[in-house]
Amino acid sequence: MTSKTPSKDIQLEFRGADQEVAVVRLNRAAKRNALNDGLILALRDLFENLPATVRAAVIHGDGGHFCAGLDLSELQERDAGQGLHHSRMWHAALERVQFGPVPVIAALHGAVVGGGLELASACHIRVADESTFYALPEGSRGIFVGGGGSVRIPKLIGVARMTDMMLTGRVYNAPDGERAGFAQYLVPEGQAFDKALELALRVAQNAPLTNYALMHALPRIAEQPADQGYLTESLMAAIAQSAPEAKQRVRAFLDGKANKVKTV
Ligand code: 1HE
Repeated sequence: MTSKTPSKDIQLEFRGADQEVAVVRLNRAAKRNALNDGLILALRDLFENLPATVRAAVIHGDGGHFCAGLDLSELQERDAGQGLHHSRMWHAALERVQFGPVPVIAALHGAVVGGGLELASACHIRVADESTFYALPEGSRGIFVGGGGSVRIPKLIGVARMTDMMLTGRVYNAPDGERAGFAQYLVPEGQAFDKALELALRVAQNAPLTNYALMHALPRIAEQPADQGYLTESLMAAIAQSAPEAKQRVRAFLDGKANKVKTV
């Protein structure tokens, strides 16, 4: 099922037996899915207004690339105040992706560069195909990351690798990118979307409170001093395990009616 979206450059569909997975497609292939202001705001609005039936989302790009980053044709002479507000607009939109209602899985191919990498790093899982490459051309364009990249990207690959990418223009190919930590899954060319959808359908089966804890509690616990983190963990664990759904799931396992843990 396709839904009306706030911009022609973004498309929203629903997949799964109960339409539980939202599929968000950047739909601006002629411009390599470069993110203009309208597209960033549409992304924010879309994640703010996902139907309550949705339990997970996939984001991917039309054409040969995931996303070429900031639409450079909109980059004008901004004064410091305008630049600040523009960057804060990106922050607000990507916050909606990271701390929105559901886990988001990015299906990556081709260019994942600049703001495209910032968008991918706001997602919870990244699946890359063999054509994927990662770069931060901001360094050579005389600008800096502004979409939360300086906070999120070092959490994936470390400060040293990000510094190198921006200083030298280094481009990571898909296998090196997976080893560096950009993506958790590497699949053959053309298969990133199918793998991401498979994972999203699985994620959508989790108890909603568990997904909530992973999206909202885990990254905050990771930022807390250990003694505070342990307490937050205990509070979250107590809330999650008190949900009726958690009790049903544990009962099902004890009754031999739930899957065992096994390797695939
Ligand atoms: C664009 C953009 C863009 C393509 N803004 N128009 N990002 C960059 O510095 C990356 C710039 N893009 C590229 O390096 C290449 O376009 C790609 C490697 C992504 C793809 O190459 P290719 O050969 O497939 O496409 P192309 O011929 O370069 O581009 C096709 C069209 O898309 C062309 O327009 P046309 O009217 O001549 O057909 C390009 O101008 C256009 N296009 N990328 C605007 N980014 C919150 S701060 C974030 C800061 C950043 O993201 S800085 C990094 C910006």
